[in-house]
Amino acid sequence: MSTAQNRCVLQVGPLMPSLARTLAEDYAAWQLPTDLAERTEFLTERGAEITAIVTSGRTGVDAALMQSLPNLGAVVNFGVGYDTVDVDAAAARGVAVSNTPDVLTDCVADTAVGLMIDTLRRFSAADRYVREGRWPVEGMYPLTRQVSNTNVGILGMGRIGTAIALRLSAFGCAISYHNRREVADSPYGYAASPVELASTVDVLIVAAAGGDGTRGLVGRDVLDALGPHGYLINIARGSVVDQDALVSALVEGRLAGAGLDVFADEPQVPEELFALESVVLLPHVGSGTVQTRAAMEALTLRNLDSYLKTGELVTPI
Ligand code: 8YV
Repeated sequence: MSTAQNRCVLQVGPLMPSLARTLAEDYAAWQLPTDLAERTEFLTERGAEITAIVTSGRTGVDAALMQSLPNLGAVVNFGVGYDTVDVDAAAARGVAVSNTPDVLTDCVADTAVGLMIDTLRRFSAADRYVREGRWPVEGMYPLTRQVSNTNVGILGMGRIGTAIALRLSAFGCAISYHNRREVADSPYGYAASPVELASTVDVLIVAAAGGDGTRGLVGRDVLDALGPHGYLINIARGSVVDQDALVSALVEGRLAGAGLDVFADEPQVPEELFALESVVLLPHVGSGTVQTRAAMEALTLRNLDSYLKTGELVTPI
């Protein structure tokens, strides 16, 4: 652990209050100033002392910041997604990167299923209908789309995709998937491309990692293949979907609906979506439970501790 004389940990961007407090109290961590002039001064004065960064997917670390920290050895990321960390620059500089896999899988998969049910059954919209006093006036709520026994395609069959598939199998859904590589011995049908997957399912769930490798993977062609009776659920990253194409498809009724926990430019959400009853919009809450965030915090600190004591991370990417 750091002492006041050896303040080698840097917090980059906002973190959970309890995590930020632990970093400040137990590690005497610096916080990277947000003001540009202050930041430059800090990096000039202290940059060489920093050996470990703690950040989250909201902020991350770019190549320029790494370059200002010549003795940086590790980027400890709170969150499973590390698309905001320049991993190529990290690798080139010998900087190790960790994330928080596994501990959030269940909650994010729960969110995917919850969003799918809400989007197809329109529970949030029906709740608004009741609150607005429309039930006694307008009568029964319009019929919606069944969830059980639908054909579901999962884009990205990693830990979270697999957990979603397991849950939806219990709903009698037929599951197929597309992944960079076909998963050996998978019980689910493999589609060779996102378009092929989308063309055979009622619901497409995006569970692929963000970053350059998946940017815009769900474009107009995939949305067209999903079609006017198809639904898109995204609990991964906004960058995986061409958001303009998605908004147009929804506004023009070329897609039946969408459940979105993530967006291209969070916390900004395209206002065109606010008027649509066919969408459910969540403020990136996939992993946001007390239990899971505590587990993510603990794993983040285990990675930091381990790096400071042994030079090794517990869950390197
Ligand atoms: C977090 C997430 O909310 O783990 C991830 O990749 O997107 C979420 O669990 C986020 O990373 C915290 O910034």
